[in-house]
Amino acid sequence: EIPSEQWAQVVEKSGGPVVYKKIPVQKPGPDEVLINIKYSGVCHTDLHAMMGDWPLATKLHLVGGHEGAGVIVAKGDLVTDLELGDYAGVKWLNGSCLACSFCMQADEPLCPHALLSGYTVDGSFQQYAIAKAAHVARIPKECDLEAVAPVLCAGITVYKGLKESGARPGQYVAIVGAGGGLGSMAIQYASAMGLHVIAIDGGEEKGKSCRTLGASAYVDFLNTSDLVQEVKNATPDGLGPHAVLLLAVQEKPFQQATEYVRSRGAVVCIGLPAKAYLKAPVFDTVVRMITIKGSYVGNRQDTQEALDFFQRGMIKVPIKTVGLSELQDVYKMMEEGKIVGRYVVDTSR
Ligand code: 8ID
Ligand code: ZN
Ligand code: ZN
Repeated sequence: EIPSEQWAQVVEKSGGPVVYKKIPVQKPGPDEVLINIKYSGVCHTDLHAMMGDWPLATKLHLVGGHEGAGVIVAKGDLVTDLELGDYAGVKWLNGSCLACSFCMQADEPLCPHALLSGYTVDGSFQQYAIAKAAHVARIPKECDLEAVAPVLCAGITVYKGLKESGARPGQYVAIVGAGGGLGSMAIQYASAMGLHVIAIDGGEEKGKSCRTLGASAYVDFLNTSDLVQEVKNATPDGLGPHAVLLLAVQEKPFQQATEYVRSRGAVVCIGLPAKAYLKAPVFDTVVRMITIKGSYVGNRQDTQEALDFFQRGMIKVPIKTVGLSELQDVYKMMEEGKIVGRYVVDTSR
């Protein structure tokens, strides 16, 4: 009973808007599955894709979305370890070659032949989406598909970023952009991993949410006379956090993080503001032994670990659910920086 047509949100030209319309349902190839998407999170990356912000072209027409949670309804002949009816997730990494030196070492996000959901191939803002079986997230049957959707990008990405930071239980991590989608997840993962969280974002509503999610301090970048000092003061010895996760969609915090990170600490870049550059004083970076690095989604093992934290009840992020038909309104709020936590779209309306 798979229909031949379905509702989808389609980017028809770079810059948008998305067009809500009926399009054909595709058939999975031999190594692919067809997932009936029930819910999809809306990531800021989807907005970047529509706006053409990055130096990498998207497919056009494009169905965006890469936090899609649903049920497998068809599969190719080569797919033996997934069954119809299983819960599965479409994530950013739709597929990879599985044979290059990166794939062989579980760095499949770095695969030169990677397929990206909602960017180079159609993603989860449709009722039936296709993904390579090797890469779909295996979602345990006990999980609520609506609540788990944002784990599929935001959760995996911040969990990986925290691991890449090298921060250990008992240490302090600053999360920049803590009130947004990735940030809310990051507070919860960091807390679950035994880290103290210094949340940085703008406005009282986001501050309240960050504290509720587990941050021990909140620094309001819109309302501080000395952000660097305030962040350092939030650690008991005043020497700054052991790691910084940069999730903001602005260049300024990327220039600032080395000023407050602790000596020997790590600055992990995850947010992708358009046309932005990193800047750090060479002197400080050397004599304070600062590490600056990027972190990009996660591999298949990171995916299953991130889902395991969720299944154990450790990740509870505020979501607001609207119909898929309302996606353009979500983009508008996102552009204005008004979203606290994550929006999820329900593909049935
Ligand atoms: O694998 C990756 N590296 C990856 C994966 C997923 C997403 C990267 N991303 C990128 C997205 O493309 C986007 O550029 O991470 C960024 C954040 O995505 P998001 O969490 O989905 O965006 P959001 O919900 O809009 O949250 C951004 C927050 O940053 C705050 C905003 O107030 C908002 O809460 N923010 C901004 I804009 N400027 C800030 C500043 N100067 C700031 N917070 C603190 N200081
Ligand atoms: Zn994303
Ligand atoms: Zn590869």
